[in-house]
Amino acid sequence: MDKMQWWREAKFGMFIHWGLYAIPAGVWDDKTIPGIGEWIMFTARIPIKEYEKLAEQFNPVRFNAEEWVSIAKQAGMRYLVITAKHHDGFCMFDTKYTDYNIVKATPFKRDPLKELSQACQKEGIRFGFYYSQMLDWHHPDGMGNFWDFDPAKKNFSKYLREYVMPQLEELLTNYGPIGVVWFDIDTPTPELARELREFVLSIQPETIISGRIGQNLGDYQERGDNEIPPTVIPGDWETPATINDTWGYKSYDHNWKSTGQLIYNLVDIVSKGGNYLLNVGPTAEGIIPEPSVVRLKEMGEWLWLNGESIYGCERSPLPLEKLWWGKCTMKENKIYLHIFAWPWYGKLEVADLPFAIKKAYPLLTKESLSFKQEGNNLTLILPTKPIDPIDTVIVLEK
Ligand code: JFZ
Repeated sequence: MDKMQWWREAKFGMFIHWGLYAIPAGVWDDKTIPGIGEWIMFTARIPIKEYEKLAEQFNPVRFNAEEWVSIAKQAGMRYLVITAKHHDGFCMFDTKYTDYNIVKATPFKRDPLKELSQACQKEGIRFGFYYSQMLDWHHPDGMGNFWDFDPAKKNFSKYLREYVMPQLEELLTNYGPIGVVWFDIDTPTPELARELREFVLSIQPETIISGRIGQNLGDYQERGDNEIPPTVIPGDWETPATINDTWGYKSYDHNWKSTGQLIYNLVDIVSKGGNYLLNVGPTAEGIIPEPSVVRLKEMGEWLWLNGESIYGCERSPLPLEKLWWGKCTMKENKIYLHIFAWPWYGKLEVADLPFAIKKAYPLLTKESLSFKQEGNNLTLILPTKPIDPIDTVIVLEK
């Protein structure tokens, strides 16, 4: 079976950016540091000697892997990708290749990736990890830290072969089946990217590799952060996205997208053929911020009732630019109209239908609707009020 099958059907995953950066949470030397929270070491040019002291304070005693996986599951998320090593180089897993890791360098002493991989296996959620294979602001041969190291003296291929690949072997050996390896910031040459891809697949051939391995060697295309393409995109692709404006926790980023916006984004992405990898940025105590939890729960409630129109669906068969009222997905003999802007006058015209429909009904109530189809054009008679305040799904059945 094609290893992409589960991923194509899953549509919706949880991204988790968690690390030492959750301690400063966007503030350094009493100054608020602009930009995304997990980049604070770079943005504030924090010397390694200063930044690594954060490890001594990192003791997320409220972390509960089962709770996080339950939040993902209740949200209707089918896979989970957590930062094993972000650009700051701190390893959120037990590794023998550096003591700069959560088990050896912090009072916490536990391995959250181990606990999460076990909780995911128990709950039937696919487990994956993010790994920064290019930028590493702690390792002398990793890219990006020009304030502690002389860039001219770096040996990147040595870093990749003698540090990155051995750590990937640990992650692909000690944490059970890995659904996704989410590389970040393209590997600089086709040769090194190919070597990396072949190495990963030599250990777990079923693992899916994200587009940011670079050199077009991913199993799917990764869009830009929070980037939803304007049109239907062929092939497999994913939008990584935030609920507020940062991946890593920032204490003062309260710009949370509404649940309605998040559901719209999910439907929009699926209608164009993609997956939605939606991020949470847990605090230094190990808590997923409540505004994220509330929104994910509400997304899950909508998906519980309407998931048939999302999971396993194909991209829209209708030209999206004509759908002034919403979006469209399809699965087998059903077309799902996602109506966000309800026609108050009780009628909806739908053009370019690929087949004659036998019946039309709201997904929630299943009560047949009257309609008239002339060729590919359909006129639907709708109740004057929507059934769902965010997205009412109407089924057109062949
Ligand atoms: C990267 C990271 O730098 C960032 O901290 C976060 O982890 C994000 C998910 O990934 O940021 C990127 C990388 C690549 C693009 C955009 C943001 N891109 O290619 O458009």
